[in-house]
Amino acid sequence: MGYRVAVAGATGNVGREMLNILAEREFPADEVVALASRKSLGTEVSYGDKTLKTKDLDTFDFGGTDIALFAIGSGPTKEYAPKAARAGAVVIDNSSLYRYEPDIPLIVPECNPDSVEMFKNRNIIANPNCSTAQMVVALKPLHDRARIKRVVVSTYQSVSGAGKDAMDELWTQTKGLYVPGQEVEPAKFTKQIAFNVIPHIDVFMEDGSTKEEWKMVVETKKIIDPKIRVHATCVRVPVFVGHSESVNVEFEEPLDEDEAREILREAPGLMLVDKREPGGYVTPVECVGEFATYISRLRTDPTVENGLSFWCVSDNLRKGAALNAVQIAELVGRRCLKKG
Ligand code: 2RA
Repeated sequence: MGYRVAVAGATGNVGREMLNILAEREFPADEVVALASRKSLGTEVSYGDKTLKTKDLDTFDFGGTDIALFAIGSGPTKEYAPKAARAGAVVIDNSSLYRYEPDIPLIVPECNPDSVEMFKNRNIIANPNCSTAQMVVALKPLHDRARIKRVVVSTYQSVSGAGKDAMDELWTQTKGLYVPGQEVEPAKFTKQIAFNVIPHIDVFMEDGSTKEEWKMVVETKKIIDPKIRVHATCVRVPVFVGHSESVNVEFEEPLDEDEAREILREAPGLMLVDKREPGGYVTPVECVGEFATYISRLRTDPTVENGLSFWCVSDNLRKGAALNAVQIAELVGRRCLKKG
């Protein structure tokens, strides 16, 4: 007997990927329900070779639902996640709403699977921010071997992280720069993204960092180790899908490059593609639609005692969101719900 699964936000970038990945990984579901807001009622979405018509999230009865994957943003999540949880569904939420609450587990299955048991506190599990997820998959095996002291990361985040409208904006601006008569001005107080990079994702904080950068710091500490110091600079780049990150790591203990290479080669969820030759590394366009987080350009950082740097690329809609959420569903199913 399989699970009854609901996907809330089924018409958004992440919700659609959740349905795709549930089908691709043959998640043991007896029923999958696609939920969306009333304005999207009846929209057809793909679930493998099936087509589902979205149902109204507002009136949906979660009674009998085993697992509810949420990708509806923090605002609506605040209204509907507790309702689903009270009805008995295990909510796996992709928004940032619950990530930082001490009694809610924030899970990347390759990093902290044992923490999933904490879902019993409120029947809610939080999915990390996309830029955090791909980074911690690489950091965790290295931390287990040589204890990470400090991480400095610069991200190159695709526009799909900001949703479908942001993807349309990149397309429209790019077209407008090439097709006479289709020029468009960026919206007020935003910057052109076509052929440009923008060092600003989410709101600015008191200390001059952005909330996206703050998320990477706090979430890395919660998922791996609160003692790790993280400094992030998050940048939006004119790429449709696929986040890239330049990661610099300082360890408490010596870890030579060759040993680190073997650790990363063997670690779950990672694919090492690293040849010191033209094309010997992964770029965002090559990660789209893939499950893996790719590691390239691994090298020693000689400017500190125990330092390494690497390049990390992953599909932000998959490992950064939908894949990680489905992997959490697989984990909680295997360990706690025992169906399927
Ligand atoms: C972004 N990580 O890339 C944020 C939210 N998905 O915009």
